[in-house]
Amino acid sequence: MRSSQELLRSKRRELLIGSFQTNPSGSLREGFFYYVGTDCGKIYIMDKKLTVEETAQFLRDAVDDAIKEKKSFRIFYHIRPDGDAIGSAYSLALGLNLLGASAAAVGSDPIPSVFRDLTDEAEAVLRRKDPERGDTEETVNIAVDTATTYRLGKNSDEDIDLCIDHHGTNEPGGERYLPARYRHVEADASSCSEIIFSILKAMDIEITKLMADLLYTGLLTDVSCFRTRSTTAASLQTAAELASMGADIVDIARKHYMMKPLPRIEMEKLAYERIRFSQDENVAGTYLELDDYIRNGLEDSDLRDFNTVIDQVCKSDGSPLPVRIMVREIEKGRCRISVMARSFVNAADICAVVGGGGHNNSAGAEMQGDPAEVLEKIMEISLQNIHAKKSS
Ligand SMILES: [Mn+2]
Repeated sequence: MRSSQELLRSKRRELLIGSFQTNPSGSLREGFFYYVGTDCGKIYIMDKKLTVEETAQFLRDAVDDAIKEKKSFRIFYHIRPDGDAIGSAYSLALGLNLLGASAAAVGSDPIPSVFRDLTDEAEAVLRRKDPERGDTEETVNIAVDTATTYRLGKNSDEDIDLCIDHHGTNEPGGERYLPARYRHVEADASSCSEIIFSILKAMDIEITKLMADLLYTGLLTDVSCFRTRSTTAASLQTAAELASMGADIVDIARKHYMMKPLPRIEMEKLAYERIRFSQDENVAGTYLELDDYIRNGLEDSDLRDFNTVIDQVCKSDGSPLPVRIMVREIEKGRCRISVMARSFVNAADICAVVGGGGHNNSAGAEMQGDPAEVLEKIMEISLQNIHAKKSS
């Protein structure tokens, strides 16, 4: 426990933790944490949950306040940004900008080239309307698509006023959690972009073609082209509305799920050549060697959705394969394993044998060794797991 003087000197987030430790009154309720801000000694309610309507009202009020007080919005997205992080952050920044507010999408890592045409266009719009955007001292901080403080990277010290997310674990007390003054987390939304879309609509903001393209990119990439189990009727409805607002549904799908540069094709060729099946056809796997990356001038981050190479494989009679495995050698002699499983097999159980973990359908682990040998070991563990399940 720390003294109040120490607490007052420390940053807000530490004060928040301090108030966890020192609140003896029993008034600490799940989802409502109290702390004293260093800036003005105010007591903030932490982690107040908002509905879509309340979030829209919060943002409308924040825009009015920001214009009056010369504050700007910063919308933080997570490290190693994906389509959903980028689509959510930039479409929200553009929406707030349409209401006259200064807004910037802020990340910690470079934007992958496949998204840069959209983000360059968005940056140009944001800068044209507001050349000094983001440079004000006072800011309203929003985090999107990010379930932990760690995932904010170099921005993880920022106080977050509003957190908009779709990760079910991102709740006070959850295993992965991002503290914020207000939060809007919809665990059943397929993507954060889907949530941002409903908030922008509730704010009566006109969605431009660029915003529709960004949101559609976020939605489509988070549901892997409507192929994941998180795809819902609501995602398809959102997609239909975005299409009617001008989103380039064909070009975006082709760009993310058809077009591949030659070095990637070369990597896929190698992975296809190395696919091996267990004799009973219950397990299949393949691997990439470190040399493959070096020869083709690619890094692991260039291989988005690469697991599809093995995930698409089924049995010869067309029925689903219980376990699919991808092994990638990320450093000499160190391999990252992805296990995808279905029906009665649990991928997390298989990965737990070698110190990894994850979900029922998909899990991961790291192992030392030659990738071909690592694959063999994991296939063996998977077969043992299947036989144990079958005989129990
Ligand atoms: Mn997401």
